Amino acid sequence: MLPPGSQTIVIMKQLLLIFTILFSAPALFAQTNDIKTEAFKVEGNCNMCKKRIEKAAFVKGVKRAEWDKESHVLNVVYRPSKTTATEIAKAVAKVGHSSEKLEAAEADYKELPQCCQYKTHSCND
Ligand SMILES: [Cu+2]
Repeated sequence: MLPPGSQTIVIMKQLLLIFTILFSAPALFAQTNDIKTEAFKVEGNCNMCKKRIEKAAFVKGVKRAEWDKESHVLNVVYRPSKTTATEIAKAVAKVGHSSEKLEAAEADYKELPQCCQYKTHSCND
């Protein structure tokens, strides 16, 4: 026989364990669920464009942004609770780069260095 009182302790420990699991599981689930990867095409030419696009795409909530010069595909990893792909596309358009999601305003496009003006130029580097 266990000494009196120790059984209560065992039950309390088990309850504590159950509560810990119950309360931490949704938190863990929410965290792993709050991450999204998306890829969309962004127009651009060179490594300068790459830097500009990736910097712009790094809005609040973005964990990773990578633009491929060859395929013109921008890969973003972000928290859907903090931002959206549309928000990222907006930020990218603001620095002059059109994407399949959003056309950049002509005035923003004209701000690009000449070689980066992808509609009429191409730079080789
Ligand atoms: Cu460029």
